[in-house]
Amino acid sequence: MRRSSIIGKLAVSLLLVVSGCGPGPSVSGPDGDVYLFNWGDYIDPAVLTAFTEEFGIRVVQDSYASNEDLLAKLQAGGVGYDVIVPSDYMVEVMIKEGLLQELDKSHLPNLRHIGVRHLGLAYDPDNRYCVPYLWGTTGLAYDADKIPRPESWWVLWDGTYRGRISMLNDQRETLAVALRLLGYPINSTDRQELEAAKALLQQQKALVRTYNSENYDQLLLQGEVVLAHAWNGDVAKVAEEKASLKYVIPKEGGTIFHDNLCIPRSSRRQRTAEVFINYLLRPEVAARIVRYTMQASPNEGAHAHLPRTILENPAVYPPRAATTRLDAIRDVGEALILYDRIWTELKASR
Ligand code: SPD
Repeated sequence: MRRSSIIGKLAVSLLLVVSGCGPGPSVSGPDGDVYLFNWGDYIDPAVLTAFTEEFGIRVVQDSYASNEDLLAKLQAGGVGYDVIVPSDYMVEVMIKEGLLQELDKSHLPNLRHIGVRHLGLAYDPDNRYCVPYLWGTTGLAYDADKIPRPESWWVLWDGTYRGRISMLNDQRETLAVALRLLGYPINSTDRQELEAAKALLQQQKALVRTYNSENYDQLLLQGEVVLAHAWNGDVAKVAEEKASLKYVIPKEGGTIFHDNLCIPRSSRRQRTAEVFINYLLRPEVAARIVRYTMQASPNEGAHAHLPRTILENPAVYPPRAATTRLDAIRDVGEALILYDRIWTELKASR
């Protein structure tokens, strides 16, 4: 075994001892792997390797494409995951459903690096269950070599771009676009408003090449689509390869999201998961994750490790002025069934 692994294991053991949490029924000790269930391509693999080298703990990663897929997996008894990365509103849902473990903050000293404006948010007011991982916005990606800068979400209904548009394969994000354009709240629970949003998206459907959250960035890069409903980091990342790819938050506004590190109640390795989460909260590690994902970090300590080209890139860190036009997606409670039905009907319609 490498010397750094041995030192890492000793460090974890010491942490467990000094924190008064030796092996118990829900603690497997430092030897188990950590199972990370994450959005696709949402962490620098080099970070995982470095963690393993330092602590001697392997990180096994699996991915999902939407919050709803993650929820379904956990509800179906998907046990074995130790760290998951739900977005804001899904944290609310999971807390209510009893799917998350409370964090022991005495094991997360690096939480001090998170900026206060990213703590105590409405979905988890005391950060009892989760710590913010990355944050960002949902807006429009476009290829400036092919089309003029779009000002409004209505461009996604412009027949000129038939077959060259992609929409996120994400029920809350996509319904939010239509609700917003109709002047309704993006967290509406009103059946008529949601039916109207579905009808608007059905009108658009003939123009949409694909509902895609996983590799629409590659479609932009290859020129297969010229307009995409997009997450900012995905666009900032491919723009490094193709400078004509741009990101804009339309005049009607966009969504702001926080993705979070949480431990499912079903995890048997809570202490090891906390060691991993605390590692991800190290400023230099958080900065490495930003450089890889091009998604903004709530970790203010990370900023000292990031170049100005990233900190001042509006596609990565939205300017304060733009944040006034952003709304967060919230748990809609019982109306979730309505959203599920409407989304299924939209996807099935011709
Ligand atoms: N590849 C980018 C993944 C970003 C995930 N954030 C999703 C936010 C959903 N509201």
